[in-house]
Amino acid sequence: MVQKKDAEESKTKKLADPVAATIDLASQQMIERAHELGIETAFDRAVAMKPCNIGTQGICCKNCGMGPCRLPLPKGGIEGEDTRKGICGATPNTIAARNFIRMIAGGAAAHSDHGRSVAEVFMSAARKETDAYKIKDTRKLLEVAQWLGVDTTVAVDGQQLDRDTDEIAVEVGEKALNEWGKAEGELLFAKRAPQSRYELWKKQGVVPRNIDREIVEIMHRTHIGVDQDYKNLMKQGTRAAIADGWGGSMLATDLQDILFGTPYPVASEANLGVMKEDMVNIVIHGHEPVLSEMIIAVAQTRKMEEYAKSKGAKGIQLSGICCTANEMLQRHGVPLCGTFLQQELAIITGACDAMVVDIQCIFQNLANVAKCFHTKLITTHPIARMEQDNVLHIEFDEHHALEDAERTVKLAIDNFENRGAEVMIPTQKSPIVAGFGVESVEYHLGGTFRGSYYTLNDNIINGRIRGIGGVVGCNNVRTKHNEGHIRIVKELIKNDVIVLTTGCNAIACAMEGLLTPESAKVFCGPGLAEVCETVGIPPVLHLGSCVDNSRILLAAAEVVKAGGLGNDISELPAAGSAPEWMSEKAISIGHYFVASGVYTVFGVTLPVSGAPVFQKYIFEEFEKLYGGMWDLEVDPIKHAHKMIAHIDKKRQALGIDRTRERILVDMAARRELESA
Ligand code: SF4
Ligand code: MSK
Repeated sequence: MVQKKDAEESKTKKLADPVAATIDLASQQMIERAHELGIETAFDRAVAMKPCNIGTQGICCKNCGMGPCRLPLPKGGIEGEDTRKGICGATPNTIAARNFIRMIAGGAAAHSDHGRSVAEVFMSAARKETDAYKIKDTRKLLEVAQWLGVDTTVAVDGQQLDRDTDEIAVEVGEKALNEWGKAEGELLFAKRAPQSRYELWKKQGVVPRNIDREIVEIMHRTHIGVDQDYKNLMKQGTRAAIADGWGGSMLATDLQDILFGTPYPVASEANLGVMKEDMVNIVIHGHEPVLSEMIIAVAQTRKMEEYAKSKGAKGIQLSGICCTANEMLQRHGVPLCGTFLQQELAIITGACDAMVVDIQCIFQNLANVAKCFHTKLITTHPIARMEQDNVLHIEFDEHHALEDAERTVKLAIDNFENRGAEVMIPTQKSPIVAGFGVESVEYHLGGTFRGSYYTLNDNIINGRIRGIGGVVGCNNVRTKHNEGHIRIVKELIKNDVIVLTTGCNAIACAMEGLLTPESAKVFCGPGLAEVCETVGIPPVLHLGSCVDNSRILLAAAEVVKAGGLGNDISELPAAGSAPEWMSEKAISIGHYFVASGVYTVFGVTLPVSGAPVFQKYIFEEFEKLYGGMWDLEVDPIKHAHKMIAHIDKKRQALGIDRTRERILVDMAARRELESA
């Protein structure tokens, strides 16, 4: 049970102030609890370890053994020529750009390798090599087939007949897997962007060739002595980011939808209070639904329920952390246990019988926290193991996934009786409605009759909805947990900006009660409140996990397609935000938003301020190249208002800046009337 640390050490160590660390009461309670038990969390480590100032500014290079070369800004700033250089002569611009695109490579690789794993499982399912995974959404299969150039009909005796679904699935799997490493051609999904965007990418020479190549080329170009022009480096960063958003991530989302079902709105709950004292708690953490889908399938069987009862529990309570949480929520209504920064806290409840992890955003310190309790920590992915000896490894393989899942669930059930006296589950949890996708937004805001984004566009044009905010991304312990997320989102919806959310922002909004239709009346401006109340949707729409940011791209493309709001994503009254980002994936996401024409504001910090010329390039000059650009704003209210100012600028350019009463004419005609 709890192994208390040396009391003297705890007394002398500087610990996090729970109220300064997070706005969430459940998390505050658990941080206090950790202190009582002498258990250290990320919140405490952040107090003890200050970040390196030079690294924070993006101007430390360690790309060769002659460095690290650190180029701090002179006190009082740069006057005249900037003479800073590394041993090889690399300028601050080169170093910052190299570091920046290496982050894009890391993020794009993480998303895309996730996508590849899904594609491999998809291939096994299509070839019927596994009983565990099956094609669930054939409608989406046929839609995706078209984008991959797979015929869905076949000519028989001069007639076009529907092709066999199994055959289509196999070819979709092959074509999809080919997108990672094909020798010729270009990323097929690039054409899912509005035509003007695709043509702009062509003109700029950034249409990806294949997913892996763009990531590898970043590593080559950033090796010592290769690409030493920050603009040319960013061109490759842009190509790789597009390969992520419109490639690896989009394929991951699509293939997951085909295998596990396209999400439709579901009701559930969020925060640590979803764990139950009298049930076996299995918390699943990571990113790939390939794992969690199997755990759900097994945990819901009568056999496992009975087994749990035989061990004295009332049943099995599944919940999720990070993006696995979003995946399980959007398809099954499994509750959200917490955000990235609540992973250690879930174990500190003392009620976590097993934490099952796969890939990405998993703290190695989970093993140390688990050691203080009875919790079984189980890694499941061959590429993500931990060195600590209390960690179990049960490798998931699509060929025996159900057996692996059963073994895992049984371990958790068997562990229920080992719980100590230290159980303390916070009571906080909020009701939510989550699981919107491109299709369900179309259904709710377009209606089956029109089957398009017409109503959404109409409400943007008439001014009830001022614009669209895509607010996404992680938590970062360098800023108060969830404060930036919540203040920015609340400020946006107060100003009639509808919010599309994914990742840990979605979980933060869920915990705050913003994912309910009822919240519209409380938090929204009158226009957005009216739309949400009429249609019955929350003002903050949960679109899933990190890879599902591709849903935001496709929703934006649908808005362009529905008409009346310009011909490209860059013309839309829309802006992006990652208030509390921390991962390389967030940089890749931010950059594919920017490359897709979206003004994107990050909170916390960005590793570019030490190279002012490079910073100006991506903050300002990028707009001329791509219609989208980066920005940084730490203050949440100013952050939201920068987004709103951009939205208003776009409304003005479209000639829809004056609110008008609804007129029953089509949208193109309405714009003509507006500009007349
Ligand atoms: Fe220094 Fe150049 Fe080596 Fe970077 S690549 S560590 S700047 S010598
Ligand atoms: S999990 S990448 S902390 S959003 Fe996708 Fe959350 Fe960021 Fe991980």
